Amino acid sequence: MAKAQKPVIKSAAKTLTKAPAKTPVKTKLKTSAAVAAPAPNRYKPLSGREFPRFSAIKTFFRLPVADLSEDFDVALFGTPYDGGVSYRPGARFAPTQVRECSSLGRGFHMTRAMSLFEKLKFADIGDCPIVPIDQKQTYKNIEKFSANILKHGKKFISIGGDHSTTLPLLRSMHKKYGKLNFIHFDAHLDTYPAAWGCEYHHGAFARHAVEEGLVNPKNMLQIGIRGPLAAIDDLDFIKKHKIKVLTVDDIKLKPLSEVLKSLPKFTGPTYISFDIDCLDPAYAPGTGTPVPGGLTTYETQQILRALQIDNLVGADIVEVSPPFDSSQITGLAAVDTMFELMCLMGGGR
Ligand SMILES: [Mn+2]
Repeated sequence: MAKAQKPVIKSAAKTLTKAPAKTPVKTKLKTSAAVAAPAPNRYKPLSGREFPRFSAIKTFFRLPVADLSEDFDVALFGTPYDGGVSYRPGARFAPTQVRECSSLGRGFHMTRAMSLFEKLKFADIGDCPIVPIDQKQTYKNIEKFSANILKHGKKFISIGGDHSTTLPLLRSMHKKYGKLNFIHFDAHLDTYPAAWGCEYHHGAFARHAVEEGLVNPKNMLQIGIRGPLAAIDDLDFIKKHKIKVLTVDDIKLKPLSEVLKSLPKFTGPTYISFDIDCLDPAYAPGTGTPVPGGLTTYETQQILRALQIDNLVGADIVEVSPPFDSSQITGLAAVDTMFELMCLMGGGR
């Protein structure tokens, strides 16, 4: 990695020694929408140097809003449903907060030496229509909405919402790709039984995904898991299905470089679901069910950069709860994760 960084810094220095580009004198003021749509590639973020980052209409990464019929590769959208939570609500407000925090997003990945928006075209397609008081209708809507994205030959990243929103996304993915490889970042196993007589809550989506045959448990990896659990039999499901788990202890008690080398390779259609509570509450306080003793943002960055996935077809970030956030710590962690996921879709390095 140090090797890869060197030329990047050098070339940046070279660029700096060149004569700085002159700021053109404009006779006519443009609106931010006009600045966001330069020909020929309009799928680029609105430049912070041209239009300040605290201004303009908030979209993911200051990208244009687009219709699915348009020519781009990856659809970014919000899934603002939090009717599946068992503790703190608020994840319905995450898409709005993540859009706002993503004003600070940038396009050049320094470690990967990759210009993301030169490699792939992204657009914000708005929010999936959900029904805040009806999970059944919401699930139908999410599945239909995401299936339509896939029908248009695009990949997607959903910003939830609570973790119950992942199941209908996996259902539409499975219809297109068959059984998926599945990488699941979380403090919790999410393989828990029904609660209050309800099967579909945010702590049960991973069990349903395996039971419905949407994901291949042999090609499934859970990262960031930690206790306490309700009881020892909470572990039965992952033992029965031989699901690979990297607990926080597995990650923290070894040199990180060793952990990164031990990650399995994922060949074929792969989906990543990133529950922000895999991070320690110090790094992500704004979440529904925080668990102390978690990963740092740096560790998840390193893991996401080390993952070898030849075809990441979809991803989501869930459980960001802005009402419990402080100074946008959690919102910014979500944006950072989103950028890593977008780069993974761009082929990583
Ligand atoms: Mn979860």
